[in-house]
Amino acid sequence: VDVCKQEMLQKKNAVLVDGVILNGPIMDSKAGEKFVEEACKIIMEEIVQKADDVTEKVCEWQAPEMLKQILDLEMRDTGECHQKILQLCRDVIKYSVKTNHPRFFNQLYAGIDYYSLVARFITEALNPSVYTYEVSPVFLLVEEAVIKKMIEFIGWEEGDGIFNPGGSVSNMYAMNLARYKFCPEIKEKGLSGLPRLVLFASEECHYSMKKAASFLGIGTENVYFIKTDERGKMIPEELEKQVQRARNEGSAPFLVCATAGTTVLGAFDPLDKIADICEKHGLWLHVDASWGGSALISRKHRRLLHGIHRADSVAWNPHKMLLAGIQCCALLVKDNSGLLKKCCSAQAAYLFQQDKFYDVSYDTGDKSIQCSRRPDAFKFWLMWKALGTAGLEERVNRALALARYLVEEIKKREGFQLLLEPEYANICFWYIPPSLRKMEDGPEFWQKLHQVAPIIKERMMKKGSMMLGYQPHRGKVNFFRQVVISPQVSREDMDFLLDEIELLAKDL
Ligand code: ABU
Repeated sequence: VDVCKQEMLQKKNAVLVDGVILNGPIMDSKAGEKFVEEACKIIMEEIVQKADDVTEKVCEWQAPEMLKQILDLEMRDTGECHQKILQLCRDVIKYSVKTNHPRFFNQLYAGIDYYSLVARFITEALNPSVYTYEVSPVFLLVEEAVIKKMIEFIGWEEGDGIFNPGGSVSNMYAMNLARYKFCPEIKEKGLSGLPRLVLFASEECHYSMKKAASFLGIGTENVYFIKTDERGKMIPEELEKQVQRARNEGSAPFLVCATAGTTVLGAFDPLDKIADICEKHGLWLHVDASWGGSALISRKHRRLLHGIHRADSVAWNPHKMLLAGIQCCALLVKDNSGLLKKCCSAQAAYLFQQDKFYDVSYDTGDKSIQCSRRPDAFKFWLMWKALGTAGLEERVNRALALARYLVEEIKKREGFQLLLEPEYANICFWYIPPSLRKMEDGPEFWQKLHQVAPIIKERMMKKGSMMLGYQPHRGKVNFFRQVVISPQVSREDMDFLLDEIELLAKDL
C-alpha cells in the first residue's frame, strides 16, 4: 500500500483530503472477481454438487466451545489473505447443517431448488431494496405478478399483498391490519381509549400469535385459545363459545386466526365453519397457511384448505413445501381498496416523492412496515417460471405421497407407533425401543419413553446420518415429527429413516 501511495503522490494530479488519496477506486476489482470465482467454485463443489449425495453427512456436529476454536471467530485489526478467507468459507460450509441433504427432515423446509438458488445469487449480487420502482423496477413487477397469482390460487378475484421476512411477520401484519380495520384511529391515537381487544386462535396455532399480540400491545392474555379436536383442528363450537365469552366480558373481539397446517401435527382448521362464525360476528378471518398454503397448488390436496377464499388475509410461505428458499413469505389480503397501505404507510418524502417522472403507484414500499426489503418474490417467480404450475403441483403431490408411504411403513414395523393419521407432511410417531415393548402402560412407561427420542436425536446428529425433530406436545411425551418436503427425497430415504432409528436405538 505504501508503495502505491508513494507512486500516487508523485503523480501531479494526486488529490489528498485529510491525508487520504482520493484518486482511483481503492478496491482491487480483479482480485475481488477472482475471489468470487473461487468462492463460487467451493459453493458448487461443497454444497450444490453434494446436495443429493446420501453418502455425505447431514451435519458435522461440534459442541459450541469446540466450534468456536475451530472457526477462529476473532475479528482483527488487519485483514487476512484470500486463501485464508476461502478456507474459512470451506469451514463454514463443513460445519453448517446441510438442509438440502435428502436426509434432513428436521424443519418445515428442506432440499434445494436450483432455480430459486440462482435467483438468490442474482439478487445477492444486485443487492436491491424493494421499495421504489426507481431502484427495483424488475423486482417490484415480479412481486406484483407473484402476488396476483397467489391470490388466484386462494380463490379471490382481487387483492393485495406483500412479501415479508417470515410467516410470523405476516401474522403480525394480519393482526395489525385487522385491528386497523376495526379501529382506524389507532394509527394516530395509539392504544389509549381502546376497548380490550380480543382475538382467537387454536391451541395448536403458531407461537407467533402470542408474539404478535405482545408486540402490538394487545397482550397475550387477550389471545383466547380455542380447543382443538384429537387431530389438532379448531373446534368451531368452542370458537363460538369463546366469542360469546369475550362479548359477555365487555371486550371487543376483532380477529380469528385459523391455521392451515399446524407446526407440529400439520392440522388444518375447518375454514368454512370458522368463516361462518366470523361472518356472523363481523370478525376478520386470518388464515395462517404459512405451512399448508402450498397445498393450494395441488388439485388433489387443495381441499385441505376448503373455504380459504372466505378469509380476509392469508399468510403463505413458499419457502416451506415449495422450496423457494428462506425467506419467501407472503401476506395476502382480500381488500383491494388500499387498506394495507393506509395501515402501514408513513410517506417518507425522500423515498416516495409524488412528483417523480413515472407512475408512482409502482412505488409499493410504503405498504410495508420495513424500509429496506429483500426481493423475496423473485426466487419463487423464477422457480415457478422454470417448473410451471404443473411442476410445483408435482412437488406437493410427491411429498404427500411419500408421507403416506412412510405412514404405511410405520404401521408395519414393530416398535413404531403413530400419534395420529396425518393430513399433511408431518408424520408424528413414537419409537418404542426393545426394552420398553413389554412394559405395562402407565406413568413409568411414558416417563421412560419421553427419554428415548432425545437420545436417538443425539446419536443421529453425532453420527451425521440424518436430522429429525422431536418434541413433547400438549401432554404427550417426546415423539418424533418427520417432515417430508424435498423432491430429492426418495422411498429409500423413508426406509433408511426407520432402519436408522432401529439401529441407533437397538441398545435402548
Ligand atoms: N414456523 C416454523 C417452525 C419451525 C419448524 O418447526 O420447522
